[in-house]
Amino acid sequence: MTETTHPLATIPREELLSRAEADPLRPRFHFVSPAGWLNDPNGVSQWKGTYHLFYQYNPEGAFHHRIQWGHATSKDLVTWIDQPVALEPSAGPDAEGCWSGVLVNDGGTPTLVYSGRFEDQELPCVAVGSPDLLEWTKDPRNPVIKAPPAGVDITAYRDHCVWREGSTWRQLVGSGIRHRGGTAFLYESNDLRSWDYVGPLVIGDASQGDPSDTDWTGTMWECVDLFRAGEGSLGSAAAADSPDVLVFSAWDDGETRHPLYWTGRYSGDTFEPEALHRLDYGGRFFYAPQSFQDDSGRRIMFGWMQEGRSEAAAVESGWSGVMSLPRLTTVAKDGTLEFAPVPEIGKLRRNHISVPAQVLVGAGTPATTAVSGNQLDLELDVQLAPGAEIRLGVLASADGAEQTVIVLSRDADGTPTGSLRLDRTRSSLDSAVDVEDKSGPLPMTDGRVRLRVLVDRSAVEIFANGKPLTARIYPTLGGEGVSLAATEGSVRLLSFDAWTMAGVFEETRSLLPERK
Ligand code: DQQ
Repeated sequence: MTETTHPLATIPREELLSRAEADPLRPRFHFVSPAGWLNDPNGVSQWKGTYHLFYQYNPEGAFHHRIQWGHATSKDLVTWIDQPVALEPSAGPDAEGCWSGVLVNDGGTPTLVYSGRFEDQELPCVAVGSPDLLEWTKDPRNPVIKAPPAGVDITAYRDHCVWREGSTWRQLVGSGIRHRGGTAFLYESNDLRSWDYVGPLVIGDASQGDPSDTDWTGTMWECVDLFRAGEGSLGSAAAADSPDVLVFSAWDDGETRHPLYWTGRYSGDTFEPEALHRLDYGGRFFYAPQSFQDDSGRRIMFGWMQEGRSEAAAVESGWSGVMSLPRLTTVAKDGTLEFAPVPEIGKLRRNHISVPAQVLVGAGTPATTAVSGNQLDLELDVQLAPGAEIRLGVLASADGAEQTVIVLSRDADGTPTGSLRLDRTRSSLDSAVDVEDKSGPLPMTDGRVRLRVLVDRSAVEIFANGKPLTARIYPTLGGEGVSLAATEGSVRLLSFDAWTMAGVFEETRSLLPERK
């Protein structure tokens, strides 16, 4: 048995894979690590046609410790090939972990910029890759930035967004200024090794709003991601419908709160925010998102779907953390972002069922769906009358004791908004799991809602008129029922298509994969 010292490393390594594989709650068409722990997406990119997904990984067990960079590649964003671990802690500035970062193309050389952790603090480090991106060499000059900006009292300092503007590299490092709010420090460099500090790009105000609010900006910004949404690139002239977007994950004193984004304009050395938005109504269940532009110009985002069960339960199961499906990120007419799973995911659809169009009336007879399963893709088009509410139940047990419910409602006054809510109060008989209500405003014109729901055992991703709500659920009874009913007013069901989804990992995986 491998010698381990961490107190949570209670499951022998050779048992982790079989435990993870045997867990009925483990997703089958989302990317998950071979076993052990997974958190943030890192270095998401397309390189010479191949998609690369790196991720925060601990193969020692399902807990966050001595983090490495796991790596998987894909030709289609749907099926993934495990590749060897890309970065592993070693004596020096990343001895305690290789934390989050990005991949950039340095004149043809794949280069990672990541946070090396040592003596409980993180500093920027660089590693260069072989042409196939499978072998990585750390730069002897690491850490390439020796300390956070002098004279600023910071709450934390880590994670990177790096881009090229003309002949210069620019970098953001996520941070927070004590007693003020989250921030992203801006740096400049000609060679990715020697960096000049420019200043804070923008500073949040943690005294604004209630810290319990779902859009509180926190005391530190993790995983900052700045990009031009729509046409153009950062720093170039911009059309009004192509906002610059600063995504960050609001953090506070060790607590991963939720992803948010500012729309606004990046110009010179600052970002002028216009409006703050919630990125995903599931909050912490879509955390630390990172995006990239693929070869066809699409902006694609991944996020970490963290666990909603206890650490002890995860450790026992042998695995923790799910990567979201890749999300196509576009600009809606109102200037906010909208999201949809990339169309490639449709390749996994099997056994199409179409539920007949019909009118559902509050407290009337529920629709008979004949749809069931725990790996599902559901696509609905509904029209809600003012004041109407419709409930889509999934993963329902035959006895009705467990069920997860997606609720769409339209305001009674007929305004162009309603709400999207995920009711998890009856998702699980296990009283220890997170069942907090998740909800957010749902823009709609004339009550029309296009709803997409992807259920993958314990992972649920919901998109309603482009607004995402991501969460984890832990049913104990193995229920697979799907139901649809109007609970208030009248709802016209225009279409309802359902598919079961094929799994993406058929072969036995290895904790420490070999090169393929
Ligand atoms: N996870 C990484 C950090 C980052 C955090 C450590 C966000 O770099 O700030 O695993 O989930």
